[in-house]
Amino acid sequence: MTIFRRTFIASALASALLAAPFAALAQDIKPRLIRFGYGLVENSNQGRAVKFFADHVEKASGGKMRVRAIGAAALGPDTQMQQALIGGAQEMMVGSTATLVGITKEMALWDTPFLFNNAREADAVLDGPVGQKVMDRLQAGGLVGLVYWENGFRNLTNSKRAVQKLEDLDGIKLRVMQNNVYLESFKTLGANAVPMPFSELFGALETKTVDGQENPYNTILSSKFFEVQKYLSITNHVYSPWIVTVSKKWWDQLSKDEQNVLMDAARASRDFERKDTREEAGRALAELRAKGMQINELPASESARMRSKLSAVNAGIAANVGQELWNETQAALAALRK
Ligand code: KDG
Repeated sequence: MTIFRRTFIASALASALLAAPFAALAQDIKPRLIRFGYGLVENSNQGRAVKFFADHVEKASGGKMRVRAIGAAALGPDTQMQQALIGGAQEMMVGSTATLVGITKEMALWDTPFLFNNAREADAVLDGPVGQKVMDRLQAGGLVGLVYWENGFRNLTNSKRAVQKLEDLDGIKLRVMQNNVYLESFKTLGANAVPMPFSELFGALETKTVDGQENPYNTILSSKFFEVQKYLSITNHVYSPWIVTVSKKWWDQLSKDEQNVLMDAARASRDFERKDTREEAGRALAELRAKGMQINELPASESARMRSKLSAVNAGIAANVGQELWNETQAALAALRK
């Protein structure tokens, strides 16, 4: 028997075994409905990954678990969805780790400017012991973290001027996520930092309530910020993760089989999302330039000044998340950089 036939039979057997517990129930229970909320539009890296997750869950459960993907912040901004999960009014969401610091202070670790130099380091730390430890802390707040997805390295856009040196940020009204590290970081850099939910951002840029914002290329593209932002200045000032979370109240009443289906789908969606996001990011700069954005890269000397100025927030993060976790993170990064 060829290797292909053996592999095909093995995978068909595995799918059948996974679906078996649900098949036995097929005739007598309604599908379990799961509302999965997210903030970006359907045609975005975030939206595509939620759809991938939903398809995977339906297939693996033999149709006994159905995920309703609800995008564009239709269920509210990240902070509102987080509260709905904690209260059990919504089952799942994906959003920024940065908006979770009010529930789990250790999430601030991922806000550290220039923490990761590249995606390899981010994947290794987020999917390793440190990432799991931070994720586990969510449970005390009523959430269960499943996996991290990639939002990506964040860059500056604004409607006033190209940011060629730090002084160009002076007086720029810059929207930041509702998170003290982001607020402090951009105040330190001289911007007039304005915390605001993502769901209000496009309107605020359009009406010039704020001059600029910072997000990965993927989000700048899918959220059409190029329509209301002239300048894109490449800074890669922080790697921003998303995290897929579940209501603990709801999770705890699922069967082990149901939890396994969701966990398997979450891991598969993480791998899909990172690949999709990186492929799209690779094309995004050219697409944003074609849409009329003026793109510049911060000179290395200015990037070094930015790193040095922003290192002032690191001590506060270490104190906030705990010196032991901070040291464990730095050790993990040192090992990756050997
Ligand atoms: O709901 C949108 C958020 O999940 C995410 O995009 C956060 O990067 C973010 C921002 O700028 O708010």
